[in-house]
Amino acid sequence: MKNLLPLLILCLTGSHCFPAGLKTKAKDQQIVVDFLEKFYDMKTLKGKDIDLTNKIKEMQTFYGLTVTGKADKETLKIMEQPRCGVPDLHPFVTPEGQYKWEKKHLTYRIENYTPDLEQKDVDDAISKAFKVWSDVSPLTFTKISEGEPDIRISFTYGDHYDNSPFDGPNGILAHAFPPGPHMGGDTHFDEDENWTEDYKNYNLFRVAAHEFGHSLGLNHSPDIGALMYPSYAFTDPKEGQLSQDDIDKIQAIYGKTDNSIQPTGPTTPQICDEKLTFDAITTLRGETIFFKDKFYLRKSYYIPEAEVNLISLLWPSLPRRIEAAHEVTERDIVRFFKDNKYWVAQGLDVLPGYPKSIYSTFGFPNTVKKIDASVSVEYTGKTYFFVQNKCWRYDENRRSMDAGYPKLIIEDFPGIGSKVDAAFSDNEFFYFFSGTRQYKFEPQTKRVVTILKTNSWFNCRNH
Ligand code: 0DY
Ligand code: CA
Ligand code: ZN
Ligand code: ZN
Repeated sequence: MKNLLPLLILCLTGSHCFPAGLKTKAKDQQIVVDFLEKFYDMKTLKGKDIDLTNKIKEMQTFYGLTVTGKADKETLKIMEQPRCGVPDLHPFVTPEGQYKWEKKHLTYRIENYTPDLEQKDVDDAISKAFKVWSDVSPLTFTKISEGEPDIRISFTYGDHYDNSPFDGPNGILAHAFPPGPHMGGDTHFDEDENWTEDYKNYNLFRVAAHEFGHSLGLNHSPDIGALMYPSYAFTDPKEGQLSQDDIDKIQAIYGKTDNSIQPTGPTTPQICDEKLTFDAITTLRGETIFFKDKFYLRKSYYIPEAEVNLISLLWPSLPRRIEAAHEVTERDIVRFFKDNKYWVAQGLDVLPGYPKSIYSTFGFPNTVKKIDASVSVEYTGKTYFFVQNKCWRYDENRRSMDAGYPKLIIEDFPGIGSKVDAAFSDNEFFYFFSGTRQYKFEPQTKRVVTILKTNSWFNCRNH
């Protein structure tokens, strides 16, 4: 929470010291009120009775004092302590300034429900969102329906009296407080949003998983692939939600999971990484799109530095780890392959009725389980498919495989090796990618003209 975070840090480390050693009754009262207002979100209303006793009890419980509800010696001593520069006094902030729960078993409570979904679906989305984090850390989350939980969850709209009003549809979707007593960890969802359980805006599970990252002490991350990236992007609930960046950050606070297999997540590709390999590559209306995991790298005449982003941003219904892709320029379509299925898109629209099976359309035998790479050439109307050390040639006009195929790759494309990861063509040349190598192949002479680094298409130094 933007608004609360700086406030709390200021109180702990800034110049707002509590004066020590003032001993009159009125001064004591002031110390108590100041402390509770600052750290226990107590709102004093002039002339109105304030529930001091309960607040004091809450504070005493938190600090492990005898719960009397009165500002006794022990309590005052803690409240009086000057807090400047001693953030470790606050049990929810480590000496490094990291917000953190001091226990591993946390409870949550859903205080109200959105009418957008069935209650059961809200419960499921919330528990799955907690599971995202418990799967990679030693933390556990238990739902309670009575009593004080660590994390309270509610749906509200507009101003809901925490200094961070919601803003109507879109924009701010939700917010969460960092670990701490009282409102610490609490998560509010903007009821002015339409909450869904599919790819439509906004998927509750996805947003809740992001918010609970804040509830556990994580800040926003600049990594575009991270769940803690500041802006919403849909990711299929069946797919892993966390990137390596999220996993590293939560484990830096709470440690690794007790599971024997340590979970990992995708790392966002670095354009100039010399070890970069690709899953698939296609041209698209004059641009070139490189696929890697859940990311694409897009290069056009107008964007000399490639743009890196999530595949789901361009084609929300495509899976990650595309295995092959090619453009059939004449028909203005792009085909994407994964396992024995394929999708067809026209620009950014995936056509209805897909995915379809590769067997009926292209006539592959059942022994072909997946395509490694594919490339289509406009002026010949031929599409090549690479499957292990063989290649197939499909005729886009006759819509069938050419006779004589499959052949060994080496027969049609000598010099490119026996396994292709990704391929595309600019009609003059073919570009074959295999591991960290790229082969520029000239079809007329059937020769490899140059061997390049895979990232030669991006503006990187050193090549
Ligand atoms: N809450 O955690 C947020 O980050 C607020 C903004 C903050 C300054 C209170 C928020 O609701 N941001 C939107 C958001 O979707 C920004 C947006 O794109 N409309 N954040 C949650 C979110 C959900 C899922 C981010 C990611 C994934 N990466
Ligand atoms: Ca909103
Ligand atoms: Zn709120
Ligand atoms: Zn956020």
